[in-house]
Amino acid sequence: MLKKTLGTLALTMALSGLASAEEVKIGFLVKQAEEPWFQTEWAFAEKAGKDHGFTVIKIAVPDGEKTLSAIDTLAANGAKGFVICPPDVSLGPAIMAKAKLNNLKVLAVDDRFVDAKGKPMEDVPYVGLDAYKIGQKQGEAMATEAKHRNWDWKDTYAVINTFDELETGKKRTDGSVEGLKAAGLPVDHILFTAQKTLDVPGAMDSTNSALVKLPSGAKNLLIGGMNDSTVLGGVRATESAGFKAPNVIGVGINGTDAIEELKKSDTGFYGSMLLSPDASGYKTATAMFEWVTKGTEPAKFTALDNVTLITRANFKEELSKIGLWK
Ligand code: FCA
Repeated sequence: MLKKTLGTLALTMALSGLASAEEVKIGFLVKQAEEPWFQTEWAFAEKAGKDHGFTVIKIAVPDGEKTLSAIDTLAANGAKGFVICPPDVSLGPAIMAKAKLNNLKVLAVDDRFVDAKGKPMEDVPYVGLDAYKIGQKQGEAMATEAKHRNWDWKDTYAVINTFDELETGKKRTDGSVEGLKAAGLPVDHILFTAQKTLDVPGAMDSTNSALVKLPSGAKNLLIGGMNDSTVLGGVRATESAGFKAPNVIGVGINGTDAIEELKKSDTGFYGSMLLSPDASGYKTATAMFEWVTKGTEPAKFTALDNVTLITRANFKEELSKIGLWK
């Protein structure tokens, strides 16, 4: 009798072991869940989960405290690892310590962790943009459209909203300025203004404080910054300051966060450099799944450089290609 009970118990344990081995869970933690970019990453991660048979636990982590408690939640729910875009890159060491304690694997996406000295944590696998190159293309796109509108560099100024706390942000705006200079915009026609927060209101504020410094001869404006929210905020500021759409060229980066704006007929927001949210969501989630199930560790750095300029002329077509326009 006892023997039989033990046998049944062993079988039950083996079966439940099998059941839990079947349900692989991974976390996907993002800093700004309100931003369409991150919602799109989540959607693609879930698609990967459906295709490959794993569960994605999505958690918004707007601050450090929420990030660390999310890692405990993941562990308590049986997750084996997580993909994360942290709210503050300097949380890197704390995130790694917490993950280690809970035996969870970590893959950083979009924003790379930095250590206590502010150096990138190159040991943590990271999937991010080839940021300088993408920035350059953004600068070139603004300059090309300015030439298309026959703007004279003499009365054209650029307002570049910066967010240097983020390596990927600094590289994007550095690249963008390079693109503008290469196209002939005089260096002293480029105004830099630092954002306090990386969102639409933060960019409205930073752009406003640059606009008041413009010389009276400034007729045409180029609005740059590290992502769509930044350029949207910048363009809103130009509208309040009285600039008309034909005198403003804003080009964002992401694409996902520009969709509603591009549906409007005419604004100073000319277009956006559409990235690959499908790669950032689907491929990172799949890489984590393979790491936890097969032990294949992702590359230390995967650079994403695929980018397409979307404007009112082609956005529906380009978004359809990656399933973002239905
Ligand atoms: C950063 C930005 C996002 C997006 C991503 C690729 O995390 O905050 O908007 O551009 O890089």
